Parts: sequence; structure tokens; C-alpha cells
Amino acid sequence: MKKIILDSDPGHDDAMAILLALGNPNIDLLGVTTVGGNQSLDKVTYNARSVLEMAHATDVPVHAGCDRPILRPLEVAASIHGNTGLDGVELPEPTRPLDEGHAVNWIIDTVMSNEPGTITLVPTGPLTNIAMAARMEPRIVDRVKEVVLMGGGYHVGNWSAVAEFNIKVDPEAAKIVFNEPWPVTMVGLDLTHQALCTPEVQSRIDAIGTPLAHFASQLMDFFRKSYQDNQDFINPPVHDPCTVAYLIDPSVVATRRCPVDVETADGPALGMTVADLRGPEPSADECHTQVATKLDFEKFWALIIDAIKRIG
Ligand SMILES: [Ca+2]
Repeated sequence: MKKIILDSDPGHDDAMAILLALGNPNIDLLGVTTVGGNQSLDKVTYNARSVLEMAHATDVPVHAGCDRPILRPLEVAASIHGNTGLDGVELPEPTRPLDEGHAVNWIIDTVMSNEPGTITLVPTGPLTNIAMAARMEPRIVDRVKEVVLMGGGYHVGNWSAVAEFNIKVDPEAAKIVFNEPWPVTMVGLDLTHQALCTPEVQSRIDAIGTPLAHFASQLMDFFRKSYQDNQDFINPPVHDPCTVAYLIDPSVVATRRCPVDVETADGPALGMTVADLRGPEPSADECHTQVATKLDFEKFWALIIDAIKRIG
């Protein structure tokens, strides 16, 4: 069992990441932390609680974190996720109250109270909480097993020509996270644009026949329309669960080790993840960062469908 903390801003694809983490027997979801990103902190926190409610997972704690980036005003992605952050579905009222304690404190406490090398951080929103945690308690950097994040891209952007949304929203936080010496896997757009929810995939989700499967399918309907209207896609790329899929089965996501840094200067490259892919691939001793390159599409969707089935 891999113990993970999902730090997220739900978000249609964050919701799918939560479902994959809940429904896979090899993942122990210790808690969900939230960060201002796709929508305001209040909205994404409600969404996280509501998705857990929908998935009968009211034992999983939710802690709200930072409501804005470290230096910059929050820029939300209403064009992709709608006014609620999870438009297109009826969200059930959460029965579990929001847990007390700021997400950054809870992340630190959880990492420090578990055995070193056992907790994986899985950020699927702006990296504000993770950067703040690393600054508030630097000892977590050695104790965290690894950071597997959705964000960035080495050849492509979606919020500018070269920047992906999560990184562009809080580039200073991203720079901190990429430059701490913990192992970082960047699951960026190069990878996640292969995770397309095609009509064929969606019909397999529909065929599960449960209310949760219907909920997931409605999320995908809205996400498809957003991507058709705003990002010139036919089918939506379901970014965030690619991180969890990598942790479940590394053969689903091929990686390439290389240095990665983040542009924080204002200008056309703000928020770009600069991956140095020159020369032979460095060893893990030489380089603590790697980028995701190739998705096993069939295995990926089989994991998601299996998780939704198992949750019931
Ligand atoms: Ca997200």
C-alpha cells in the first residue's frame, strides 16, 4: 500500500484522481488537502468533500490550505471547470464537516509522524501548499518518499504558449518544489494530453451502471465541452489521475530523468518548466527530477474503470 496525500483543486480531473486513489487497493489515501486554483479555495474544498461523499469515503479527512499563490493574485480556470469548479454534476451535500487545521500544518504533521520514506505527496493543483510546507518544516523534504505532481510540460503549455496552468498560477511555489532535493516526478502536459477520455472510454464508464459512474461520466461530458470550446481538443485530457496511475503501476507512465527548473520572471515564459533533455539520461544520484513521457492508454483507463467499479 502506498500512502499518499492528494493536494488538489477539484476540478473535473482532480475528482477523477480522487476516485482512482480511493478505488485502487494499492493506494492508501491519507487525506485530501485543497488549494486555490481551478476555483476559489472555498469552492474547491467543498468539491473535494462532495466527491468523497459521492464515493462513500467520509472517513478521508479534508484540510483546506492556501487560498492564493505565494506572491501573485489567484487566477482561476472557470473557462475549463465552470463557476463551481465542478460544473455539470449535482454535488451531494457533504455529511462530514471540514477538518480543522490548515492543510500546510496537516501535511507537515502527517509527514513528521509517519516513518521516513513512506509518504508520497501528489499535488494536482498549484504548488502553494507544498512549497509552504517545505519552507515551514524543511525536515519534511528528507522524509517524503517522493513528490509526483501534475503540472508543467517540456514541449507544450496550456495557459500560455509555454506554461501549464498549475505552474503558471504559482510559479514561485513551483520553483521551490522543483528545487528541493526530494525526488520529483513531473507528470506534465506531454503525458496528460495522451490521457484522452474518448467516447469509447466513456461508454465503458457508463456501462458500470452505478450512480458514481454516472457522476464521473457527467464530469467528462462537461470537461469535453470545455476542451472543445476553449482548448481546441475533441476529447478532454484527464490530467490529474495520471499521477496516481504512475504510483499504482509505473509501467503505465514512462519517465525520463532530467533537470527541471521553473521560469519566474514576468514575460512570455512565466511559469515555463524548463527541462534539460540534452545528452545521456542522468542517474538518480545525479538528478532528483524526472518528467513523464509516454502513457499506456489502455492500462490507464483500465485502472480508472476498475477503481470506479470497486468503489461501487
Ligand atoms: Ca487540478
